[in-house]
Amino acid sequence: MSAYQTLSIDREGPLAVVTIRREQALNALSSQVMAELTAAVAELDADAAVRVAVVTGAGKAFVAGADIAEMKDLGPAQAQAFAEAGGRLGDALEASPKVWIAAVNGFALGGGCELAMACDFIYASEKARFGQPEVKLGVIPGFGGTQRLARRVGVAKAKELCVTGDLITAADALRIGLADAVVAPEALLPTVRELAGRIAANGPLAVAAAKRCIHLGQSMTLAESLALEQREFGALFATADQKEGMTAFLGKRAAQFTGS
Ligand code: CO8
Repeated sequence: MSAYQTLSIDREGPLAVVTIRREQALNALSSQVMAELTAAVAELDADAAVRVAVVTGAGKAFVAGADIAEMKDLGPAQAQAFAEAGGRLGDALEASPKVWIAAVNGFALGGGCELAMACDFIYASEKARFGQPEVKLGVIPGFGGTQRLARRVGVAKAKELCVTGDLITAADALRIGLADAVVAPEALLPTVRELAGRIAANGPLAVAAAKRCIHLGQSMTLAESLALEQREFGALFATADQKEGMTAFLGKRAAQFTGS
């Protein structure tokens, strides 16, 4: 039996699909959902068979935000603690050696948009709607929205979304660089599976190192981040996968990576 009450995890070879299942509240992020998602990241991080993980939502929403009913009566310290729990989940996704894809099937609002932005890729259905409507509730994004959005789409667009609270279509999200791809609803999971397959064919340690360099490099000077890349490049030459990858290329055969 699943250890999770608010989500399910389905394994399909190297792909794990994490589905948030609180359909009656449009998959709103309660503290239980946040805790279970954080536990799911740790579980999948520890599973060598999993190379790529997808987060999606059951029903018509991806995630319609943090749970407004749960937040309504919080005091400042409790609200900060709630936001910090979101911070831990975002950190876990970015630090994960796996590649995380948000498959945004519907509303990705507030904490839902923020959850998607903490993933490595955002693939959206044509039905998806994105937004940071927190100001309409008298608050601001607290799960990275003001920061990851500005890094993704630029300061001016992030300000526009965060101060108007406007919802935008998937097509507009693609145009401003918030979504990485937009496909028909029925094509969303097949497209994500195809992407996952291409990633899973590569060396796992190399994929993790590339993600780590790009992520950590964002908060370094260029000189520091280039030095990090050089160290990580060198370190991969201690792995069996590097020998296998290069031997396979020269032998004109497909590489069989083992993640070692
Ligand atoms: N929290 C709690 N319940 C919700 C939420 C939510 N975010 N969103 C929807 N629901 C509930 C509704 O209350 C409703 O419940 P009920 O059936 O019991 O009345 C049910 O889900 C269905 O919703 P609607 O009837 O409203 O469905 P519609 O199709 O008419 O509308 C919308 C869909 C437009 C998505 C609408 O539900 C909506 O505007 N939802 C709220 C969106 C929002 O403001 N999100 C931001 C929340 S604040 C936030 O995310 C802050 C994040 C920072 C902290 C994070 C730390 C983890």
